[in-house]
Amino acid sequence: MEITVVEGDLTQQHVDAVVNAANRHLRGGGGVDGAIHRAGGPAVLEDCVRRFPHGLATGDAGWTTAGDLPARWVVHVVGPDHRAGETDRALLLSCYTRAVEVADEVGARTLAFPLVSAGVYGWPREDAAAAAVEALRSVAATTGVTEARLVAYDAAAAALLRDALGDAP
Ligand code: AR6
Repeated sequence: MEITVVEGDLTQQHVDAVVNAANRHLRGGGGVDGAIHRAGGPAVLEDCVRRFPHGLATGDAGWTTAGDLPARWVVHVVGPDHRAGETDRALLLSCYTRAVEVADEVGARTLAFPLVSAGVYGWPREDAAAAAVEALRSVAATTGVTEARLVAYDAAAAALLRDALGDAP
């Protein structure tokens, strides 16, 4: 599995599955979650309600349709809410490793990730970038996923991710 970094909008990525930084209720929200539901249309929420009537636990992942997005699936993950005192880093690592497991379950080969927990949930961005790379590297040899694309929403996040990958421009 190759780990890549691009700057852009997660919802516009042409990959098999995009990863959503959701919350435990899985009923939409702000940030990238709001963007995915807006661009994907009502089918995404309908599938969330149908497949996850009780939501998901922090650190866990689950898939739905991607509705109108270019991707086929959304893999929803629930990052820890650092602002609310959820500072267990293992839960953040788990978001990435569980997302790759779910991608393997459905047969998705290319995956695009946001920087989970680094927005509304307030995880320090540099460590969020390091955790993303660390977690993805830990499963790189054992997954059928061929590309894990880390999508930075701005240039600063892209620089942090490239630093974490060790290939600063
Ligand atoms: N494309 C790529 N990255 C984005 C986009 C986008 N369209 N929009 C935001 N980001 P956040 P969290 C970046 O807040 O911290 C929601 O209300 C953003 O700059 O989306 O895990 C959920 O429902 C940041 O780097 O997710 C939850 O309640 C990263 O995506 C809560 O927020 C994650 O920021 C989850 O908070």
